[in-house]
Amino acid sequence: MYTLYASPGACSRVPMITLEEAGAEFDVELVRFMRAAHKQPSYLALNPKGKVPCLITQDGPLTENPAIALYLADQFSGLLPKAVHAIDQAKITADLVFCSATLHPIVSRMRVPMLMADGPEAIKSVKEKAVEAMIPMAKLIDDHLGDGLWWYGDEWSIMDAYIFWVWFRIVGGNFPTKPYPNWSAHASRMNARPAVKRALAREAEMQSTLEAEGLLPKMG
Ligand SMILES: N[C@@H](CCC(=O)N[C@@H](CS)C(=O)NCC(=O)O)C(=O)O
Repeated sequence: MYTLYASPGACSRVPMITLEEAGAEFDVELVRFMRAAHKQPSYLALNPKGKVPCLITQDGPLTENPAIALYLADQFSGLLPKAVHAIDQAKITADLVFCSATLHPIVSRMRVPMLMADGPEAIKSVKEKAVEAMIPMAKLIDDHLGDGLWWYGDEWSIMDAYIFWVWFRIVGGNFPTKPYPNWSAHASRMNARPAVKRALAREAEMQSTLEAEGLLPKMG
């Protein structure tokens, strides 16, 4: 039994989809960003970085998307390719870190530039630079997917959940997505998966709670 601390639309969507795909038993704890719940001592005791996701496991709390992904892939089969050689495992880790350390910071600058700069001109410039930085990354992802099904070919993996979340954030940020038909088709395939539908339904419930409480989500 796991507990995932999450917020709708945030990168906690990656483990949310992963847990659904794994068929894991889990609860979700809604983290109310607008009440700064993630900066309160009770949450910081679980994740001192004050961010989602945080996954409570039988081995204790775990943070950072790549680490959560690797841990869950160890606990359940079918979430990441099985690596025989160290170099193959290192490449899988590199893929996950590409999402968290390269793509995610660009997404944050695109979607919440006001957290990175002061004043309308500086904020506009941060967003423009982020869009510029995303263009070669989007091409890389689109080329990598090609006309294949998933990031690793025929087998679905957590990498698909990760790039799906990035796609959702850039589409919502008005990033021009037309030049990336493979990534767009990938997102449609993701939306059709029952586990993804269940994860998105959980998020919709959280979103309704926030709306009822008059709290709009804020994400990085
Ligand atoms: N490096 C972390 C990043 C986590 C992160 O930035 N989460 C965002 C949501 S997408 C968050 O909690 N933002 C709230 C804040 O920074 O105040 C990971 O990959 O898990």
